[in-house]
Formats: sequence, structure tokens, C-alpha cells
Amino acid sequence: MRTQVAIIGAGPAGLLLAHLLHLDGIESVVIEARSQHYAENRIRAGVLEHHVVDVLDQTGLGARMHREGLRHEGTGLLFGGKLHRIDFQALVGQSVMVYGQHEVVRDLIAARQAAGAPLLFECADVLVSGFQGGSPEVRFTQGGQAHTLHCDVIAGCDGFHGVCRPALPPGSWRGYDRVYPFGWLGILADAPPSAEELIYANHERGFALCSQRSPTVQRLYLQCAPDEEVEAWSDDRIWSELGTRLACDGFQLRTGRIFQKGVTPMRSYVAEPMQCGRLFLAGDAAHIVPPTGAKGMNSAVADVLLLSRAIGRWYGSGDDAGLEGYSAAALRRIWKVQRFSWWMTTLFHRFDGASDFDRRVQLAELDYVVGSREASAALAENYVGLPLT
Ligand code: RFL
Ligand code: PHB
Repeated sequence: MRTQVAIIGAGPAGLLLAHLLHLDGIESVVIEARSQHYAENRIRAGVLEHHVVDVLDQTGLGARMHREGLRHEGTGLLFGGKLHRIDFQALVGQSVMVYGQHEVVRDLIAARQAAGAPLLFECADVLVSGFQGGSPEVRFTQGGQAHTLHCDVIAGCDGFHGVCRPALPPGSWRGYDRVYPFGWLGILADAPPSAEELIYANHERGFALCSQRSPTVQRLYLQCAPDEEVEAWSDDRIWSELGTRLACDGFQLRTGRIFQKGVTPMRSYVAEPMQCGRLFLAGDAAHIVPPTGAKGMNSAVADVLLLSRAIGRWYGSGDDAGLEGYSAAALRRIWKVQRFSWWMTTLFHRFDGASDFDRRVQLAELDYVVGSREASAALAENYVGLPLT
């Protein structure tokens, strides 16, 4: 088998890269470890930056998102029992779209399959090699049969636990890491939204987030221990804790049947550089953020936009400056996104062992953010999305 670009992983990064290359007339094969059903039903991110909405629009993927997604022109910040609004539209003239990551993935898979382009699910034993010399290749098995895919470029879009980052030669890269001493318990519930916009809550018992997915489904999160047992959280306990942490004037928590529960540990991580020879990492394979800034999937989109342009330039004119400069260009944005995600996390979470002084400084910072137009605008500018490239 031979292709131009071998893409490992059918998450948002891999699927969007395949789509962008296809529009540019460049062939690729997407190799995914899991099943199509799994990829289409994995519940994760929910907020799309305005540039990401534009990319989906401009590449023919926006129709369902505009029908079913929820446009948000601001967000709520709750602390000291009072709800404040950050008005994105008034402050920076932009908004975000609440549309589940798995819906984006479904739209991308449908486009790929409609184009009749190769997207291989349930591949095992994936191994990338040859990327430092002139003949990159990917070995894998599918349905018990061994395959070798020869290519010009390998895109490692296989997420944080994939095989591509560990395939970078030792000594050629390093990881920068911060692990937070808490996680998020996330739920999906059959209930109409409790609020028109998201609410990020700083409460002395810990962070809470009130988000949504549709007019009938809510997405909510609670700060918990990083290794929290989901079983320890009955539906009643979850609703009661959410009610406590989100309590404020005029807010009424709408409850309903909880049909999904999961715990996510929180971590910031960046691999530098994000490339070696003809192997390029994109999305969670190269970096992850704590979800407080809603940046993970958005960063994956930013990476593959850069990478697809660099690959297009290389095939178009033989100029490999974009490929050579890919990691440096991607990292400039990533570190700003890391900073914002770390800052939001630090601002809103309860840190065990924090002193009363620390707690007062945290509340003062929140008060400053909602009270200063400049500080509110800085939050809004980062939240709706820094320029993609
Ligand atoms: P993914 O989505 O992890 O996809 C990687 C794909 O690679 C496959 N794979 C392999 N395939 C072949 N061979 C192998 N050896 C392989 N190993 C792995 C995997 O099966 C998978 O299909 O990475 P990608 O594409 O880089 O996308 C990143 C995003 O998924 C992630 O950053 C976001 O979900 C993070 N995130 C959020 N991001 C946002 O932009 N906005 C949000 O509101 C937001 N909220 C969140 C989040 C992540 C969360 N969790 C659960 C981590 C909320 C949560 C709770
Ligand atoms: C979500 O709706 O899943 C969501 C929203 C905002 C975040 C994280 C997750 O910061």
C-alpha cells in the first residue's frame, strides 16, 4: 500500500487533517485503533472557538453544526455566591459554538466516507518507522492481516496515549508537564439547560461547570479527586453537590436522568519539538491542557490547519519551509493556550493546602477579572480563540 500522507488516529485532529488534504487534492490514509462506533460516541469537548467554526464552515462541514449547535455570546463566572457575565460579543466582537466533539467527529467521518477516501478502523499493532530517512512507513494489522503503508509524511494524530510521540528518538525531544491534584467528574443528563450560557463556578467546596449539549441535554462537571471512583457518586449526591456549588440568585438547577458519568484527571503537557524528520505530531499527541479553558480540540484544529498548509506547500512547490517550521509555529500558539488553560484552572479550582491568604488572592483576581474591562476582554479574547495561525 502507498499513499502521500499516513494519518494515525481518527480523532478531530486526524479526521480534519485528512479532510483538509483531500480538499487540496492530497491523498491520505487514516489508521484508527478503535471502531467507528467508539469514535463517534466518545463524549469529550463541547466548545468550538470562532475560528474553528469558520474552518468547519469554509470546508463544507458547518451545516449540522449551525442547525444543532448553540451559539454563545458570553459566559457566566460565579464566585462568592454572585454570578457575573463576560460578554464576548461586546468585549471582542466574537462568540463560540457549543457543539459536542463527537458531533464534529461524526460530520468528519461522514464527509470522508462520502468522498470514498480511506479510513481504516480497528487497526492494531500500529508501528511508525523510516521517518528520519527518506522512506516513512506504517505497519499495522487489520482483521488479523498485516499491512505496510508506504508514504511521504506521517501525521501522528493518535492522542495522548498513542504510539507516535513515543516513537520520537530519545534525546530528540522532551516533554513539559504539570499534573494537577484534582480531576473532573463529568455527567450528561436528560434535562433542559439550567442556564442560557456556561457557568464556571469557584466554590470553597471546589469547582463546578454548568454546560449543555442541546435543548434537552445538559453537560455538568464537578471538581473531584484525580482518582475518584465514579461509583462513590450516586445521582443524588451529584445533584446535591452541583446544587451547592452552583447556587446563586435566580439560578435553578434543572435535574434529570444521568446517562453518562466519567472522571477525567487534569494535566498540562507539551512535547517539544512536535516533529522529527517526516513525522509530525498534532493535537493531543503533542500537547494536552486541563479542560477549564475548553481548548483541547480547538488546539488540535489549529495544529492541523498549519500542518495541512505546510504539506500543501511542499507538494505544490517543493518548498519545505512550512514543514521545517511547523513545530515552532505550532508551539508559539500552544504555549499561549497552555498559559490560558493553566490560568483558568488556577483561578477556579480549590487547591487543598492553599492558605487563607491564597484563597483571598484567588477571589481578588476573580473580582478584578469581572470588574476591569481590560481583564474581562483578555479572558474573552483567549476564550473565543487566539488567531489560528
Ligand atoms: P483524540 O481525540 O484523542 O484522538 C486520537 C485518536 O487516535 C486513536 N489512537 C490510535 N489510532 C491508531 N493507532 C494507535 N496506536 C492509536 N492510539 C490512539 C484514538 O483511538 C483516537 O481516536 O485526539 P485529537 O484528535 O488530538 O483531539 C483532541 C481532543 O480530543 C481533546 O483535546 C479534547 O477532547 C479536549 N477537551 C476539550 N477540548 C476543547 O477544545 N473544548 C472543550 O470544551 C473540551 N472539553 C476535553 C473537554 C476533554 C475532556 N476529556 C475527557 C479529556 C472535556 C473533557 C472532559
Ligand atoms: C463541555 O461542554 O464539555 C465543556 C465546556 C467548557 C469547558 C470544558 C468542557 O471548559
